[in-house]
Amino acid sequence: MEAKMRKWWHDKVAYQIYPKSFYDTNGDGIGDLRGIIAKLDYLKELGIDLIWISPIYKSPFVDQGYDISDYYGIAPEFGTMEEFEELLAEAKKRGIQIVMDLVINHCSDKHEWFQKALADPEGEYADYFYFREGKDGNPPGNYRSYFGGSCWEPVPGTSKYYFHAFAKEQPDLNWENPRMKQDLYDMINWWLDKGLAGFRIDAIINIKKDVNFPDLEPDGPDGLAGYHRAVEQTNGVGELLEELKNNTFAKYDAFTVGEVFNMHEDELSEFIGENGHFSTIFDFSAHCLSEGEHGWYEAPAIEFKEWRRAIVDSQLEVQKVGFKANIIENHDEPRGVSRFLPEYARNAAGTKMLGTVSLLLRGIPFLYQGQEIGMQNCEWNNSGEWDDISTRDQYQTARKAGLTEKEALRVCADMSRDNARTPMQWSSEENAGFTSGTPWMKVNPNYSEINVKAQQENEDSVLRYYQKLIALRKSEEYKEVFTYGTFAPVYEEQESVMAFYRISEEENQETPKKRVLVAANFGREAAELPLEYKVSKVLLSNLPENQAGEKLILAGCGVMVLECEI
Ligand code: TEU
Ligand code: CA
Repeated sequence: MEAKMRKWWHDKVAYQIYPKSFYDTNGDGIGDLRGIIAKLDYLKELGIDLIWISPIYKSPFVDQGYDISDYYGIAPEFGTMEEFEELLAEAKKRGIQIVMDLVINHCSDKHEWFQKALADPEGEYADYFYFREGKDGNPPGNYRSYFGGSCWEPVPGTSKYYFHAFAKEQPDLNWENPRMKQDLYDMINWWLDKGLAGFRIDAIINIKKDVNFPDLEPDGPDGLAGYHRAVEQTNGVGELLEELKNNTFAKYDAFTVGEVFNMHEDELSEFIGENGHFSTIFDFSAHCLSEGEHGWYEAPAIEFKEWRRAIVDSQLEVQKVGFKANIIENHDEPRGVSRFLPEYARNAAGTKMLGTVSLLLRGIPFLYQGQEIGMQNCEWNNSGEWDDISTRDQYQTARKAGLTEKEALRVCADMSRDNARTPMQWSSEENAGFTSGTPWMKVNPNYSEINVKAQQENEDSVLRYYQKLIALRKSEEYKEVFTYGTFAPVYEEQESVMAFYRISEEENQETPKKRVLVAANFGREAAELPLEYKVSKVLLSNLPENQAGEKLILAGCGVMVLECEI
């Protein structure tokens, strides 16, 4: 690793805030910037270095802020620009940096550019988007948007249509237009000048289009073909990404984490190599295991061994070129405890085990709000409880495919993005202490059991454990091995064990060579394993029954982090 350049962000631990559901300070039921400021000490104590905030720009909130109507303005629901600047300054005092969400594949249909385009469909701003003539009164092409229905929406009063990969209220921006690109670069630099650490970059692979939009073989009863299939077949996104980087991020040494699905696998080093398009991209390899062919109703359950294989393969591949950002969950995914752990492990021990494995992988850990207290999927009683545009579409898709109401409810309850969007559980007080008003979204009824306050008062809690885990990862003594150490899987022949070594390579005075074993038993029964190396120190253990002596004994849902002789 010494040969490769070290970057300032390599050893950081990040935390994603979904602002609408984090903490409300003015009683309107919506989390706000003051709420984030109020919880900075909490995040500091947890050990967080970087905060990624989901979009806080002005927005009609059709897709909860991922539809931006003004890139230069803070949504009044969240606060003001002065409050944002205060947040930056207060975070900085605590050694915490802020990463904003950058949504530049599309904007809102209420954005000035789109409004101007509608007003003059032959004019300059129409070319900020993809306006195309229909074909014989039909849309220009047959792609299905990510949120259901055609990617093409009529431009009122014309025979034209505009393209949207997501909702019709999220028109895609035309990345073939140099003026549009320059406007985005200016906006990005304007934010970076405020002192941001960087950006999480939304849905970015979608910016490169085959502008002929050739029809594809339909893949569903609606006669449409999923737009992601077109993305997979398109080449040339790299040129756009390099240009974007060189005009913006590179000038500031900013940290960037791309949300990239459907990348051509052989392009990994171009994306995250030493001079990659991004600092890092999220590792979704485990999450993709539950992708259903035609929707959530076909989503397969995740088997432990498949999950382990996906993570191990990804780690081995990625370490050859760079770092990925490791997540258990985010605002688009169900809660990891409910998804990746078998039912018997959905408790404090299992939650700590899953957290240990994820945070000690090689890469940049991103925690999602509530993960550190082990928040779980919500109970959903009827489809009316969902706010999320994608969940509502998936529910309809499931019904159209013949599932009963009850079956469709079950499927979407397991996969809904709203599982991650219920308010943060701060205490056992009303509304989980999230708001004194009426929360914008249902509070998970389990808040009386799972909440920050109760866990702060319990030394054995998931929260206290996460604090220790992050402190270990960042400690002077082990930072080197957990940041740069090689990942090497072990005990792969064991049915229910996920285990790996982290081995620091270089040997010098400051950073002596180390070998750390992380071993987790996802089984219900205890597991006994022979030790390959003598254990010199127990760094972490989640259950008193775990033992590391001649042999390694892991209780059911047991995890240990052990320094071994080299
Ligand atoms: O997500 C992009 C993306 O591909 C998701 O739509 C994903 O396929 C989906 O969540 C699965 O249900 C990003 C944001 O993270 C997401 O919240 C936005 O809705 C989307 O972009 C559009 O901006
Ligand atoms: Ca509020």
